[in-house]
Amino acid sequence: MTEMPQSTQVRDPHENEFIQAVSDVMTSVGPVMDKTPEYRRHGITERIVEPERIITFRVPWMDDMDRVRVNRGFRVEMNSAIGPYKGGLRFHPSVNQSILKFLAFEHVLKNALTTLPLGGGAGGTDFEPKGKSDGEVMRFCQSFMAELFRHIGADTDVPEGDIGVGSREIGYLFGMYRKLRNRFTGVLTGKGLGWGGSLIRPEAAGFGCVYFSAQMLDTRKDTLERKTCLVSGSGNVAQATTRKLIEMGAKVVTLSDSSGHIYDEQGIDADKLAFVKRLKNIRRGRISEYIDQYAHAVYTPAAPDQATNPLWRHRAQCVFPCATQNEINKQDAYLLINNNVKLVCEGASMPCTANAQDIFIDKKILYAPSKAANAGGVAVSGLELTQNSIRLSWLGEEVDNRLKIIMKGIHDTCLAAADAYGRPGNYLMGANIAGFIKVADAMLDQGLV
Ligand code: NDP
Ligand code: 2IT
Repeated sequence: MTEMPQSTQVRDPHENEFIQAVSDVMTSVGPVMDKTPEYRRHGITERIVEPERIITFRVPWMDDMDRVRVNRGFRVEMNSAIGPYKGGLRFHPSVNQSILKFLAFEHVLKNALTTLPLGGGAGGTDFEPKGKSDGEVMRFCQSFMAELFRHIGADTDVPEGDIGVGSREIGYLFGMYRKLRNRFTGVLTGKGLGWGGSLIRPEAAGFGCVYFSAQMLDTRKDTLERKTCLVSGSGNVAQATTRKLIEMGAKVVTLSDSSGHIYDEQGIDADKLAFVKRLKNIRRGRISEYIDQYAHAVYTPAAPDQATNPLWRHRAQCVFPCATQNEINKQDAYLLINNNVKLVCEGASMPCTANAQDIFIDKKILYAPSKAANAGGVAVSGLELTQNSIRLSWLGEEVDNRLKIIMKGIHDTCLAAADAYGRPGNYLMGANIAGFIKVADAMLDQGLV
């Protein structure tokens, strides 16, 4: 085990999410550091945890009542050793520097695992899009881009969506960038299909996550067919995960948002999912409205003061947390294990606490960390950039085939790295080690910068 670079805890003792993400990686890469003394000599761990640059800025905008509002914008440019900074923009009231540094740090390794030339970054703001009119969201996005445009570019830093940023927000952000720069480039991904977006990009993180889970089950001669699955969240990643699970013959019985979750014992089929997509993407409603349409389902409000999340109390063989970080804690993990869970595959970024991860690994269930399992999203963002550069749009089937190949490659790379370091079947160590080595070697090659 390699200790945390001292600088992280000394400089940023309050950055809990960032420290969690760094310690997850440092715990895995100890044997790598021992085997490759150059990494220590060249200060790789000290450098990899320090962002190359952080931009913080004021975002003033006018609400529908003509009141001036001010939010805080960020872009964390973490590491560009293997390509332009790449990662999402999160719009959520909880956003702070710690959360964005954790996301950016995750991206450095996740993007390396895709094999595409993508560095790592992340950004966002404490603006809450929920409950805002389209006009308010547009004015906010325009003000956000009025500063961000100076720092991004197709060859420097390429943002995309994350929580609270979907096709509507990417459209407003891109429109403002294009106006300010008078240039039409692949500066953002997740673009609309008619103006530079890629087929399969909206589905990529969820589809990729399900492909990864199928690969894991295959190592135990098992499949997703007829497996009961718990999915959390009801946004981009949760919807695509649910769709692909249905297509692969599994039965999804839950979805959630920050207010609570629904349990549908009969399973969420394609029609019910189409209802959820209209509810969440167009009407921007709450998941509780599912039971108005499907009265046999049960809605349970969130209970943040309770030790366990009620969603994880349901019995299922496969679990796909697709909402947010730290949504499965130690007690939730024990509940799932006691209910005989076989597989936990992370669609969201860092949804399991360190204790929960330890329990899954100790009990030898199939456990895939987010930086491997949800890398399909950023991988297809990379493919969107490729299509923009060659000024072509590939067919959906072609993009999906490439996504499958990339996810299988990540799966096999994780297993090979875990094997090479004496921890067969440990996807967490495998992902951390393989991603770290790729970035560390690039940093060594490029000198002390
Ligand atoms: P969306 O905004 O589309 O959906 C987020 C979902 O999670 C919503 O249902 C939301 O509920 C719920 N949620 C958000 N915050 C909380 C919270 N604090 N507690 C409980 N529920 C919460 O985001 P995405 O689907 O894009 O992102 C979800 C996760 O997947 C994130 O961790 C993100 O980093 C990760 N990811 C996203 C990718 C992408 O391309 N978009 C790619 C790979 C990973 P509510 O509406 O009530 O806020
Ligand atoms: O967490 C993620 O992988 C994303 N939000 C997508 C980032 C991207 O640049 O595609």
